[in-house]
Amino acid sequence: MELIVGNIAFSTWSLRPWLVLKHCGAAFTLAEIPLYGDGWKARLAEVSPSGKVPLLKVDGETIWDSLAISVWAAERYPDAALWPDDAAARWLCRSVVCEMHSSFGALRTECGMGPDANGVIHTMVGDDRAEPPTSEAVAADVRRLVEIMTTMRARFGADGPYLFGKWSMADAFLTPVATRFRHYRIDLAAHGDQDGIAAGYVAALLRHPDFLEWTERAVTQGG
Ligand SMILES: N[C@@H](CCC(=O)N[C@@H](CS)C(=O)NCC(=O)O)C(=O)O
Repeated sequence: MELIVGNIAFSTWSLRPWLVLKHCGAAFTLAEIPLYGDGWKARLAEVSPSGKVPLLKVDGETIWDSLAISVWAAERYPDAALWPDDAAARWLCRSVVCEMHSSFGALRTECGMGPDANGVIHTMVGDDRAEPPTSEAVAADVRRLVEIMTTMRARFGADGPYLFGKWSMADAFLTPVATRFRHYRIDLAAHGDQDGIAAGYVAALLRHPDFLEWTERAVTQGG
C-alpha cells in the first residue's frame, strides 16, 4: 500500500490520511510529489485521476481524496475506532468531518499553506509565523471552529484530550486547522474561546506523536 502526498511541510490535505493510516497501524509506504517545482502538474497528472494529492494505491486501485481514503481506512481497520463508539458522538463526528471537508474557504485561502503571492512559503511545521488575518470572513470561520471545538469537547471529551475524547477521524481533519491557527497566530480567545477549551484542544493536536513524526519528516526530507 502506498500513500502519495504533496509537500509534507505544507500539503494540508495530505496530512489527514497520513494521520489516519498511522492511527490504524497500517503498513504503507509514503511517496512525496513536490508541488510547485518544475513539471509538477505533469508528474501529478501521471498518477492522479483528479490531478490532486493525496492518493492511496491499494489492492490494485487508486483511491483519491483525503475523505475517501479516510473512510476506506475506517472500513478496513474497524478496530482502530476512527468513528466514536457512542452513536451520538459518531453522528456528530461525521458532521464535523464533512463540514471540515466542504467549508472554511476563507480560512484556507487567507491563511494558506505553501507559497503565497510574494513567494513566501508558509508551512504547517516550522517555527516561522505569519501576520494574523484581518477579514471578517476568516473571523467567522474561526468562530465556527471554536464553537465546534468547545461544544464537542464539553459534550464528549471526558475520555481524553481529543474532540470526542479518544482520537478519531475528526482529529485528523482538524490537525491542519490547528497548524493554521499556530502559524497565523490566531487568538482563539478573541473568537469565543473564553475558557481556553479550544486552545487546549489545538495544543493536544499539535503535540500528538504522529503529528510530531510528520513534522520531523518535513525537516529531514526538506519538506
Ligand atoms: N478535496 C481534496 C483536495 C486535494 C487538494 O486540493 N490537494 C492539493 C494539495 S494540498 C493539490 O493536489 N493541489 C494541486 C492542484 O490543485 O493542482 C482532498 O481532500 O484530497
